[in-house]
Amino acid sequence: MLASKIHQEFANKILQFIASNDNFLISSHMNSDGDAIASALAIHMLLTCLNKKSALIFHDQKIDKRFDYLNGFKNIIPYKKELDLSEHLPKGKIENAIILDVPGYGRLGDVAEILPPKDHLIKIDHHPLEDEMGIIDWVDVDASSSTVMVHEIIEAAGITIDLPMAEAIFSGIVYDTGRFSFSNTTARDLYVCSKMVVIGVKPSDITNRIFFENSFSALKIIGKGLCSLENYLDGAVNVVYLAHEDMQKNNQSEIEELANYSVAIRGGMVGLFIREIEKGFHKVSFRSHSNVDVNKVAKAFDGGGHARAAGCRIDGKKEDIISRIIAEIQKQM
Ligand SMILES: [Mn+2]
Repeated sequence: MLASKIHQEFANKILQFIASNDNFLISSHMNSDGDAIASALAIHMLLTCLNKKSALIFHDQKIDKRFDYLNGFKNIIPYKKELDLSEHLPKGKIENAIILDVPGYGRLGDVAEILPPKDHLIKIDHHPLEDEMGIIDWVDVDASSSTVMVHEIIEAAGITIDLPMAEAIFSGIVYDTGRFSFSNTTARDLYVCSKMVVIGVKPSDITNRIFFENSFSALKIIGKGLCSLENYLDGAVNVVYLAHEDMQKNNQSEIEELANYSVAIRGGMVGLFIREIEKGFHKVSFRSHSNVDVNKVAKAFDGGGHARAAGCRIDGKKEDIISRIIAEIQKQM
């Protein structure tokens, strides 16, 4: 139900590819988020069910611990040079790859170094396409998440979804839809997640773990971020800013909710959450509650994402950065 014919065609092609190959690398984007982690783990579980070997290798040296309840989380290997994969793959050799939630090579980080040839790679993603990367590139920009796409493949495989798999599917979808509050949320997400609840997923347990278990210090910093709010263009653009001093003590993932608050203001069209991750070097998250396509704005600074949520990294002073970004936003107003 609710899966279109085109989804089924892609899902079947991907299953054929899996059936006729083995020894997979599974990876996702740098600074992996809930969808990246959950979709990769769900594919890992599917491959295991299909008696295929796979190794989960991510660029990040630290994987977001909020998702450590997911089955297979501890199998994720941080990339390093001269990886020994003999524990995961026979002869330790990557022959094929499934890459998830990645629009182009630039987002893969160091994992780009270990990709098999194009005809041994498939990509599953919901961002606007940057690079065609494989023999199959299944890109569905209408999908809320890569995880909901992986669910289609699991369905097409006809396997029974167990609780660990259901938890991964629910987690990836609930994360990328902002617990069903973002504009990308569809009937398909709610339908799939309701099935996962029937299987045994406890929605409150998962949403609490992902969204409502912050450290004391992180919550204080969220307060500080909210106090920093400034508005521009008569309130159309709102900015949350945290300086370097406030960042050091905090796990970045614990304060990312500030991005959503930056646009949770009546009359606000675009929100920016800017944090100084190194002296003079900033990470920017964009949120849009309007027709402003923040993927385009982020692209102007070599970032990217989706029309309503995107990010980039920029060098410079706070005031400079804000005025450069606002000039870019104004091009669309
Ligand atoms: Mn995603």
